[in-house]
Amino acid sequence: MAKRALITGITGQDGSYLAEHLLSLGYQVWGLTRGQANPHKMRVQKLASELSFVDGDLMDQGSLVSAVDRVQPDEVYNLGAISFVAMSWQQAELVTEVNAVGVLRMLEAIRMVSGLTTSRQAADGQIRFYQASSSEMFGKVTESPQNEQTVLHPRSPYGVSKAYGHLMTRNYRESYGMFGVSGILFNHESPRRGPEFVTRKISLAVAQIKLGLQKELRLGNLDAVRDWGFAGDYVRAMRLMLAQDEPVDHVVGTGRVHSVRDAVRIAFECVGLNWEDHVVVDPALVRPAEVELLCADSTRARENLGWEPSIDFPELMQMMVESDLRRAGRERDYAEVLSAGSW
Ligand code: NAP
Ligand code: G4F
Repeated sequence: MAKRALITGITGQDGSYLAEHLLSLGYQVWGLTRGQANPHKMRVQKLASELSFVDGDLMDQGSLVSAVDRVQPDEVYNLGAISFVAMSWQQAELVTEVNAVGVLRMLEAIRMVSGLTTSRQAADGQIRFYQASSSEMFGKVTESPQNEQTVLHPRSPYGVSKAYGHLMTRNYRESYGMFGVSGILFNHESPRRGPEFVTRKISLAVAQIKLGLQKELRLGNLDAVRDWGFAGDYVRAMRLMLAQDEPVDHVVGTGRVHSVRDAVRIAFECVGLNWEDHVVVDPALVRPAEVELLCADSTRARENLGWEPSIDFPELMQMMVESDLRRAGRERDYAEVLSAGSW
């Protein structure tokens, strides 16, 4: 019988790639969507037409119990979050409610629907739970590269909220015998990445500048270093973690690092431009407490899951720039047709 998966965060970057991946493996997939007319829902439905939807919000315990009860999933992937780190200083309480308490609510929903108590531990056939943990939890790193044992020192309300969800998932595993795992994923990007994140902000600006639609790109800290990979590769690791015999957390990243400055240079080179002619450093975009360096030691994921990334960073930036060039070109042509009055 086909496995049933419930994905929160279905309208986000990873939700769409994971839905496509699970559907391609024969799963029945439900996406949790919030709000009475979520504008992102149609976008993901276009990508994965066999996808079903169920209403719910990580802020609302009852809605999660109803969703889990209705879908009766074999696997729950909790990808829903407010994921933009910079925003977490402005709305720390909301970020904590969604990213931290939201994880507890989903664990509780699974526990209630499964009838688990501390005296009645989960058995075979239980609902398996994946939590989207983040390398942002390592923050002010104590060692490099970072692995599953590296001390957590988050530097933002977002990082702190993710640390709570991470530890609570471990606690439900230890308290109730739940098959709950966290994937500690390093930055992963794609043409579907939100425009507020630095790689996509860069690829969108490069396309606009190349077409003469924009002049400059304002950025914050160019010295920050990240381990960037392709989102389509990372969702494979999520499923593999739930397919193991034992629930074990895994770090997922490429082990290769680049600075924001490298990212800008590579992206502008894709269209034959010099980044220094266009990039302006804006101190207002520098964060109150920066994470300077993240680099993954994914030895466990490679050995246990057989996971490997398939795309390197220059290829990823090229993919994103080309996609945004096509999009910007279409929009410009459309605007020209409209202004020529030929419609
Ligand atoms: P994303 O594109 O920002 O998507 C976030 C998703 O969360 C959206 O579908 C959003 O739905 C949903 N959401 C927000 N508030 C919610 C709420 N109250 N209840 C239910 N859903 C809610 O993020 P992503 O890049 O796909 O990342 C997926 C997950 O992995 C996140 O938890 C993120 O923190 C984590 N993560 C990401 C990375 C990365 O580099 N991408 C690395 C490590 C960890 P709406 O359409 O309703 O807003
Ligand atoms: O692209 P970013 O906003 O990603 P960040 O903060 O590393 O967080 C992403 O990865 C985490 C995993 O490590 C996820 F958990 C999280 O949800 C998210 O997906 O910023 C990357 C770096 C930062 O050091 C930032 O200060 O780029 C620097 N940066 C410099 N100028 C900028 C900008 N970031 C953004 N977003 N915008 C700028 O103008």
